[in-house]
Amino acid sequence: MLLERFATEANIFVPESALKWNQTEPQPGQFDFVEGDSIAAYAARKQMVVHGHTLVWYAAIPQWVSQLTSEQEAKAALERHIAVEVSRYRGKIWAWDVVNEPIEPDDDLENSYRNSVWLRSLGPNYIDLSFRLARAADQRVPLGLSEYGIEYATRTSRRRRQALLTLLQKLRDQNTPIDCLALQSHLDAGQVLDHVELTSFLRDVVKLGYRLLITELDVNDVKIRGTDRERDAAVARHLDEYLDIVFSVQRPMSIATWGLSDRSTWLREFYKRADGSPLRPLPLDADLNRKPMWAVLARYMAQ
Ligand code: 9MR
Repeated sequence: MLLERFATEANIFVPESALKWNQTEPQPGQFDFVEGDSIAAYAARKQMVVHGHTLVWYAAIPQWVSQLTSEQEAKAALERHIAVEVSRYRGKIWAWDVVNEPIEPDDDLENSYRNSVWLRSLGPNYIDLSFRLARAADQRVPLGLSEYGIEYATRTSRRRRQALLTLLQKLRDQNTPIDCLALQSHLDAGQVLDHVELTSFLRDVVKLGYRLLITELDVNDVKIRGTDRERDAAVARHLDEYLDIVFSVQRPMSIATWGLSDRSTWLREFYKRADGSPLRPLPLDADLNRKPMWAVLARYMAQ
């Protein structure tokens, strides 16, 4: 029943894990696209597009990848993986998250790069290389870099925005074949959006020629007190404020939420409310009823 609701509620499908490295290439050169193919077939049947998540990430990698150390081996692994996966889904993917979450100021490395097997083995150029490989495998699909944690008036958000802009500028200077910035948009209704700085960051990104996408939207209500109704209203208000900022800069190419119903969300494992009740971060509640957040999304998507 939940699966059927995807097609009635949305026209974009995002595999939450099916296209990650640990699923698609668990052993070197042994590919498994069973789940990815079945999602692509479902989406095609329902006339939905599929967002490609994700090719190069520090997490969800099999052990053999996490153990890569030599530059040569890491490069060969990246070349094969990206060539095989991107060409398999050529014409079937709406846009690819080529490099996922390359920034982590808390790792205390130069330019706030995230410490990852890719950075350790190939240096920061793994990012440029990944995009070139993806472009070679599919000349048309929009290629994006995906990041989170950039929305708020906090020191961490500020550092992330700065580092990300520096990186996006550098990729432009190098003529890296990158088209878009995927704003994951894991929002937190208990924090204050940085209207001014977020707007100016997005403007700068768009000035560099990037398109925007919203790819993993949810609104955490872990800190919001009150009844379900009050919480849902706070989530909807927060989302409205956020989309107002993004749309004031550019209409995103697509908006995807990270799950459809509160029944199934990654946040429930990570955040527990003081009152013990389950989180309500998605457009449908656990009984698959549309919430105020749904109406906010519909309003912006109609723009
Ligand atoms: O929601 C995803 C969860 O089910 C997986 O176990 C996890 C590891 O693969 O990834 C989660 O999705 C993450 C996404 O891939 C990247 N941005 C943050 C998402 C939430 O952690």
